[in-house]
Amino acid sequence: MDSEQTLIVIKPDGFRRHLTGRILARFEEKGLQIKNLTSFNFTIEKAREFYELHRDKAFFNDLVKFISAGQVVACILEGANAIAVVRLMIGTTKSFEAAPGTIRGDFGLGITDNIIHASDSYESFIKESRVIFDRT
Ligand code: FUP
Repeated sequence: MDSEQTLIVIKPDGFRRHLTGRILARFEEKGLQIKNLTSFNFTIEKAREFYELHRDKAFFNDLVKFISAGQVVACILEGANAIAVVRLMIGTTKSFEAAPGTIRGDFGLGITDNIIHASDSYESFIKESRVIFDRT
């Protein structure tokens, strides 16, 4: 499998709880390369764009409010099968159900506040990277 890229965002809860270093270390230990590492605060507008796919869901406004409520850390991770590998490493959406050994499984209990986002497909990676890195 050729090298692939994906995007992760350490959410405000992960950042506030000083989990950034430990989370990034897991990806490095796995053999993924960290690129375009950045830290910023989502505006409401950018957050709405980032989560556009979920705009019709009941939790959309809470999600937008949450992700824009504090500093985040984002980067591109590169390596073989990066999209699937990183999704496995973060664990399932509901942290209280996520398997031990995954990031969500080891570090939290929340759903909206589930520590980390990772692109779930190549299409999402392209869209989300455009929002975060202002690519046109
Ligand atoms: P994931 O890809 O695992 O981040 O999960 P989803 O794409 O299903 O959900 C996107 C975001 O919405 C996640 F950050 C969690 C949040 N969410 C809620 O806040 N409430 C819900 O009921 C479901 C998801």
